[in-house]
Formats: sequence, structure tokens, C-alpha cells
Amino acid sequence: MRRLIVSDFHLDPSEPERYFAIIDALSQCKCDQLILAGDIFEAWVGDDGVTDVDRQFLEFCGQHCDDVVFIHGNRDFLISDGFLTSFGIRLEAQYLGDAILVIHGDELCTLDHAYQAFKREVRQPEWIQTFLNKPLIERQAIAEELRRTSRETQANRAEAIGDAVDEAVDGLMENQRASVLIHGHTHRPAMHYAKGNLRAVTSDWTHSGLGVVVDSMPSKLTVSLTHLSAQGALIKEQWVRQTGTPEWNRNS
Ligand SMILES: [Mn+2]
Repeated sequence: MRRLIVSDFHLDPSEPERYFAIIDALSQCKCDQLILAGDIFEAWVGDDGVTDVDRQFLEFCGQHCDDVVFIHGNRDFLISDGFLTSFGIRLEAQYLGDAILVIHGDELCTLDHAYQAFKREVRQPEWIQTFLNKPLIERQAIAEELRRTSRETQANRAEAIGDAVDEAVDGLMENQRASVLIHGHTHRPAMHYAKGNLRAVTSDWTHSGLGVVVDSMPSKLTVSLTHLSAQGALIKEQWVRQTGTPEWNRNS
């Protein structure tokens, strides 16, 4: 079984060509399960604000493979379960299967106190209801203002985003009994091996990006940080664990 985990496309209808470039890139990687691990959209002001390219993109994802999972990022947490279901995509708070845990990753950035305080506020049901009750045009104006300041402050650059904190990673993996953790959000693509556990971090995207491919076979589990573009899929780093053994070995 092959799982593909990607995140942080930061799709914005003002750059429609990126939607199609990413569709071409994902098409290069056939899989049984596709996990969209958050910040797929740069902003989501409510399902009524969906654009034609958003729809085309979600239609592609829903049809790309049998099982498609969407995990909210900090930028697209207002996309609803019912809306995603209409594209054949299921919304999950996180994904856990075969001791492989997938999350967006912002919950690991525990030292980013300002962000965590902001997150607590905007995830309150009352805050969400108040926001969604505003007219669409007003919500779009708020999103446009956020996009403008985000561009000016280059808020999507890795340096502007807190990194995952080791204690948060260890605590979560122990708590969820996971031996592989896959996440995005930090825009710091890499594979980290520590204490017998593997942590794979996806990248943000321009017209291409780095996803994680997990191949589960009876004899072994393979986790590959893979560059995906319209030209094809290229493995950057790969780790393998033989079934029945605890340790991971670097393959490439
Ligand atoms: Mn994020």
C-alpha cells in the first residue's frame, strides 16, 4: 500500500497556474491514499467563498485515489467536513494508521506563544460563528488584508514560522504510540531520525514541492522524502525498516 502525504500548497486564486502545476505534479505519483496535511489553501473564508479553481483542484484530489484525507492547517481550518465530503474527501483532525501519525504540525511549535494564543482564540466555536456570520465580501476583505501583510512580512518563509519543539514531538509520538511522524507547517523539509523514531517534514510549494511517500509492504516499511513536479517524482532521502525489527536504516 502506498500513502502520499503533502501539505502547504498555499493555493491562492490569484495564481491559478499553480493549481494546475500541482495537479500535474501529484499526477506523477499514483497512490492508494492521499493525505492533504493542511495549508492546502492560503486562505479559506468559508465554503461559500470557493472559486472555480478551488473546485477543480478538490475534484482532482477526490478522484486521485480511493482514500483522500484532509487535515486542517492554520490557514484553511474553516473548510468544512460536509463540503469536503462532496468531493469524496474526508476531514480528520489527524491521521493515525500502522503507527504512522500525520498532523499539520503547528501543534508542535509550542514555543511560538503568540501563534498558539491566536490559534486558541480563532478555533473557539463562538469566534468561528461570528466570523462566518459576516457577509462574504467582508470576510474576503479581511482575507485580502491578511494576504497583503503576509506577502509584505514574508510570513510564509520558514524563518518566520516557529520550528517543531523536540519535547512536543517526543510527547506526541509516545502518547499516540507512533514510530513515524509526518507533518508540514514549518516549511523545513527534512527527515529526522532520533530515539528509534522517524520524523518526516513536508515542504511548502511553488509549482513543485516535497511530499512524503510511505510504502507498506509485508517485508518492510519505506518512507521517502520525494520531490514532486510535473516532470516526475524524485526521491531525495529514503529510510527503510524491515518488518520485525525496530530500527530504521537510511537507504539513500
Ligand atoms: Mn501551517
